[in-house]
Amino acid sequence: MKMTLRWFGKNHDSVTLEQIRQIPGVTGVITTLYDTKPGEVWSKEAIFNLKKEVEDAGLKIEGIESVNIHDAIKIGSPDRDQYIDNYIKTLENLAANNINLVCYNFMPVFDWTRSDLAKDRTDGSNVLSYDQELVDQIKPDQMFEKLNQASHGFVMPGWEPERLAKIKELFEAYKDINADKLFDNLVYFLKRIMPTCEKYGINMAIHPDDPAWPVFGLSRIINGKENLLKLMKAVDSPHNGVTFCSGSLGSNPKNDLVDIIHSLKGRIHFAHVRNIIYLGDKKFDEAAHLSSDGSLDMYAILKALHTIGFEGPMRPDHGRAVWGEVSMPGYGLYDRAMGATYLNGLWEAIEKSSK
Ligand SMILES: [Mn+2]
Repeated sequence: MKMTLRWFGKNHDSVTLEQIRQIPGVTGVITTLYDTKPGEVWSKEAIFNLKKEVEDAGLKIEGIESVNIHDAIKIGSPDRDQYIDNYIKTLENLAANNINLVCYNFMPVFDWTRSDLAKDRTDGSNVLSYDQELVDQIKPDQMFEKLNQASHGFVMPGWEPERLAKIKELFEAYKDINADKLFDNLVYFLKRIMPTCEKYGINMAIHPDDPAWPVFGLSRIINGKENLLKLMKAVDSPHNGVTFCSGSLGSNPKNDLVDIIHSLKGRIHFAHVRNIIYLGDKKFDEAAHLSSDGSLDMYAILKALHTIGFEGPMRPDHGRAVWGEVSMPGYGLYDRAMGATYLNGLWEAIEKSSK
């Protein structure tokens, strides 16, 4: 396991590579070319420059989160092949820079959804939270406005202003895309890129839908064991893999996270580990990483990853906002550093006690 932190690049992140370097046991970052738009080819040169910047700070790029998928590919519109060709070119350019892990998601319109980006907790910190009742009361464009106003001026992944401008068109474009069609479009995409992944040893790692149920009537196809395994079978290559995200899959208490990890042996290429607190049906707060701070058993999750021989990068996921830090919601330094240290401690104990 390689402990990493997500980093959005120096123009978009309040956290610096120098700070990340000082978190014990964190050896790499998961990053992206944040200024590129879905569908654009990432140039070899731009990737090289990003890589050099990270390596000059004493860290390594362990993977990309994300190379986003153009809506034409998700919708399956006639121009999708051109965007898949661009995606393949980007994969080739990443491989030319020895980067071989790509996290992506296949969620329509929104990458993730929350009803509150800064819900106050009794400990004085604040967290992202989700309450279906609140989400049901607002329209998608109002949601966009609300979240962008609460983002402290940071552009949040999946909530870029240029997407807001097109939100009505996007909903129109997805109106006939039911779960079966969306799944077929995902399989079509994966089958087209797999030869490139196999040639260069690139692992694709799909991120589960967050939260794990349909929001605003949009289809969700990667939200539990059954559909994850269906996807693994539909494109049965080790390069077609998964980003195990405890917070996303765990948002549905019916998902047995330990069982899901065991069932995906050999196909989990990347792990997001964070904790949440169940507050009711389709209602949860994010929490500190520590098991006792939330509803998930982090020891059991890490033990399962260790048992299946997981060797990829792991990162603490969203943290609380603590100690007055102002950052992109969920992506401050302090609570994620505490999370990384805690997860590293658990991992060390699991590793030593398994010998
Ligand atoms: Mn995640």
